Amino acid sequence: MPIDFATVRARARERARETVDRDAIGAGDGAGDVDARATGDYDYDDLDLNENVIDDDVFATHATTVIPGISLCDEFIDEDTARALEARVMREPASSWTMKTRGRRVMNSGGASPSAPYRDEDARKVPMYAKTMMRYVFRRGAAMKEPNHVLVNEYEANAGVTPHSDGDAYEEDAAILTLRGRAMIEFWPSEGVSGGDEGEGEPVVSFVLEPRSLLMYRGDAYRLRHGIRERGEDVVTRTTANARALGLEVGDVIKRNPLGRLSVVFVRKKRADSVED
Ligand SMILES: O=C(O)CCC(=O)C(=O)O
Repeated sequence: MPIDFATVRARARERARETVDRDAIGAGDGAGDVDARATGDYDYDDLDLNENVIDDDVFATHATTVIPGISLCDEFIDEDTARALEARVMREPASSWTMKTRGRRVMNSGGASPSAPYRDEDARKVPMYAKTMMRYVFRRGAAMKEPNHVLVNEYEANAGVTPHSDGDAYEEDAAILTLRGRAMIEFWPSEGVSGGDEGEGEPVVSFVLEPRSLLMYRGDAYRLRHGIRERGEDVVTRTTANARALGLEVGDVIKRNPLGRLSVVFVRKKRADSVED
């Protein structure tokens, strides 16, 4: 039977914080937030970037011991910011997106192809909201250097992304912010180590990515392949590192949001002279 995720999450948090207000929990799934997203009048520029506020090391705070180099922050941004970001992303013209393939489309904020090396002029093409977010990610310690490129992924409910590693065009440091919908991301050994089985078989680690969460992977973990299965629900396994924190058990089934999923990937592209062949 599919999980009633709002209830499960509420239970987990109740255990963690006895004073929690149950009624306040369960928002953020994105399902039911359509009107708010469309009409949200949040001033996106309010995102707090004051020098004295940004004194964080979000990677270290949430680093997993399961696989060094991976860290998951459950609530990286607040609900207003998530709604505003989603609304802003969805205002980009249709021409900014790639053609939808197998239920997934991608937008490169900055215009240049994801595999092209970074050039100074790319900065001028990056919209202000993306620049603000890149700075925020860096200032909160979620990236070792300030990202300079953003990829937005939009998935239909049962779409995914085939196992891959992000390659040599970027520094070995990436962060994925989920804005709408939840899905399980799995990590497998990089090609050559696993024999390239395209992600079949048990992953080394997996995470349920919830709205507003930020997944960071860097160093050796950056070289792992990661992917999201093409299906309408995910099943918790013994490799799901954040299952316990979410009050989930092995075998629990998590239904995907019928409105699909929206994620923003922050990376730092290398310059032409530093890209390896
Ligand atoms: O949407 C996600 O969470 C994963 C995206 C991804 O793996 C990619 O864009 O390379």
